[in-house]
Amino acid sequence: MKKIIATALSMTMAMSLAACGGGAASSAAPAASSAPAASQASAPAASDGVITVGFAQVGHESDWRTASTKSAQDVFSAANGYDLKFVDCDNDSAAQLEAVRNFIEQDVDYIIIDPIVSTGWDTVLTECEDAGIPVIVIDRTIDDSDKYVSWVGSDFKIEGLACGEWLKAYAADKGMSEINALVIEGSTGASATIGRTDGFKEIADREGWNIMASQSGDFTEAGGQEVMESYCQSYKGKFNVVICQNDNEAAGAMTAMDNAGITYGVGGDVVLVSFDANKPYVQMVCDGKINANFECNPMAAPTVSEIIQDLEAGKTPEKEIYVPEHWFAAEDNVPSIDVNGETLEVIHATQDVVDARPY
Ligand code: GZL
Repeated sequence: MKKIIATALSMTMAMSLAACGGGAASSAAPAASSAPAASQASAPAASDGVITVGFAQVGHESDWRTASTKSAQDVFSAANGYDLKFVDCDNDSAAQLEAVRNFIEQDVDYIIIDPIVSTGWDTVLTECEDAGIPVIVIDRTIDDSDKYVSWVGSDFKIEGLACGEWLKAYAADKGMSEINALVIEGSTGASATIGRTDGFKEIADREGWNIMASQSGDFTEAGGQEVMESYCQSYKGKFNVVICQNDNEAAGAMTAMDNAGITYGVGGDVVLVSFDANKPYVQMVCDGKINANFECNPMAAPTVSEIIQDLEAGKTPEKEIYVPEHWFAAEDNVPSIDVNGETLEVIHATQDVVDARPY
């Protein structure tokens, strides 16, 4: 029945597009770090059909996650022709697999997954395939199966490499003779954690830096504070760099360092780096509390809507679609970095830059 509806829907859409002589309502992926309003996201052309989407979200662990969820709720709205069935899986992989199986039972039209961890997916994706329900993966990656239509997200290793290349240039400009770094990792098994860890470590190994410890703060503020408190007890006076793999961990690390009387940021004893670049944390870069922040764009939903529209129209979307991201620094002493042979701008986070941030 679903396939018949989809086909009829596609024919209807093709006829309506032909009648108005238009191409796809919108095919552009969201502009760099722009967060197109829901009305700008392409609603499915079929005005008389409602497309049911099941979304199994990681959880609610961070500001980044909140922005990701809001983007999906804005785009997959009734006004845009969708019926969104949203499940917050609360960082529980078993609950996420159960949510996907429930979507199959509910016979949704499409399933969106942001995978808490990158393995253990082939069985349930095979069940989705057998049920004829296309799966679109966003943000984190699935590394043990390719039974999904498309993935929309970030290159986490590039984020880690960019962090390392920026630190190399920053340390040279500041005359830092050695790097003794502490890393607060994200959730164990998450591809974002794996990529950022591998990328930064590749530069650290190349440059002979000392990564004194690398523990998971689970992408939460409480986790970041707990790990940083432990680090302050074990390494106070011995470290000069802290790498937090997301903004909420950086917030926790700042609290712990404040309590330990350790200074950080511009003019501080410790260089503090974060990932995600949510607006409040780009403000902290502007204010000199965080030295550099590497964006991870949470606005995948508009691109996913384009993919669904393509599928409804019988088109084949790209398998991998990367979202644009930017790097921010508190000072303008490192205007650009070379990552994998590509020169990337490092944006000096002035107040105007902060004010222009969409999320
Ligand atoms: C990365 C995303 C990560 C963010 C964290 O794409 O999955 O999970 O960096 C979030 O803030 O918790």
